[in-house]
Amino acid sequence: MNKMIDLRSDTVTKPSQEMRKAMLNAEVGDDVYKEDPTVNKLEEYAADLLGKEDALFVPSGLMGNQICLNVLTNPGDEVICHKDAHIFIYESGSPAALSGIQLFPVAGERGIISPELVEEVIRPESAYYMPRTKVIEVENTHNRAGGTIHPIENIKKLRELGQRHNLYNHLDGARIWNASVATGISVSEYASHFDSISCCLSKGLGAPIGSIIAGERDFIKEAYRIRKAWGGGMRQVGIIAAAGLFALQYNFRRLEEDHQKAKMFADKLANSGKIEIDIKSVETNIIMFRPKTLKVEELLKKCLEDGVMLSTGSVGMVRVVTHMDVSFDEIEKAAEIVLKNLG
Ligand code: TLP
Repeated sequence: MNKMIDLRSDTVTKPSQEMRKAMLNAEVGDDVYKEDPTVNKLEEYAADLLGKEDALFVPSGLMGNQICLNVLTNPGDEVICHKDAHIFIYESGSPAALSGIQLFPVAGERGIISPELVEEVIRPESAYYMPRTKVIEVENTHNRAGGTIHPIENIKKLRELGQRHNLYNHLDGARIWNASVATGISVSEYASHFDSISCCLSKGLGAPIGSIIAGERDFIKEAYRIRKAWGGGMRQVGIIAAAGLFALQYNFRRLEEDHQKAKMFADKLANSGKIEIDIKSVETNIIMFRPKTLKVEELLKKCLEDGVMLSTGSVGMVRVVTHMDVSFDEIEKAAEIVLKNLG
């Protein structure tokens, strides 16, 4: 049987032989005692790359986001985010469940929240009967909007707004690497406009597990405490951190190739007349489109039968994600199969 072409997510990437070798040879120790040299090295490397005082290795992107929100808020507080934010749609209600906070989702094209709209929903200081606004959250790139890039000028305005109202700014930078490679803006420049950042090693960078959170030293000290309290204290985890370090060192710049693959796929489909797509939104490695000829579920089923795995985006949308484990040829083949099944 032919190999499946898995375009459901960039999380499906498997560690390469070289990455596995780095894992095999990793020096390890008990990280709960801060004695794992590989974890320490990864955290130092990531803090440096992100231009922050300190960083912490956590098991997942979800835990990264939620630890950051927990440290920045108190129960009853509110976090402003986009209505399609990962923290709102895909994190199992954990802002409420883990931190007792609520989210205020606002609308915005391509995952971008306008400072004017955000300012309108910041709760007045004097309104003791309302929740306290505490954080403005940005997701860059924006998953559900189709891997779109949050413009740096808008980020700066949201930072200025946050500072004017005494709010924190948090970045869900699960795919900040993709934004950086696509724009040429360094990850440290992006991170400089936020108090906290969470970014994933296990997506396009190809590590099997793990995320990094970064911020000021005191922030990370508190985050370290919360990670332990939530059962995320890990022991000889250098074996995994080695994969993360390898991912940052060797798989960051190659993301450009994934972006080329996404453009190639989108271009092939765009002119068919069988889908609706905002071709300009294909800025990184995610493609979202609306099939015109059949239902999303039917298309996914037919493609699966033909060896192509796709996923869903927002209602009525198909999501396609390119990554290092699919070749240009496979992308071409997948696009042909999707076109055939669109009828
Ligand atoms: N996203 C996953 C699914 O949850 C949708 C995917 O396949 O894209 N922030 C953003 C922007 C993400 O896209 C994700 C994962 C996370 C956080 C959470 O990361 P993990 O899966 O490591 O908890």
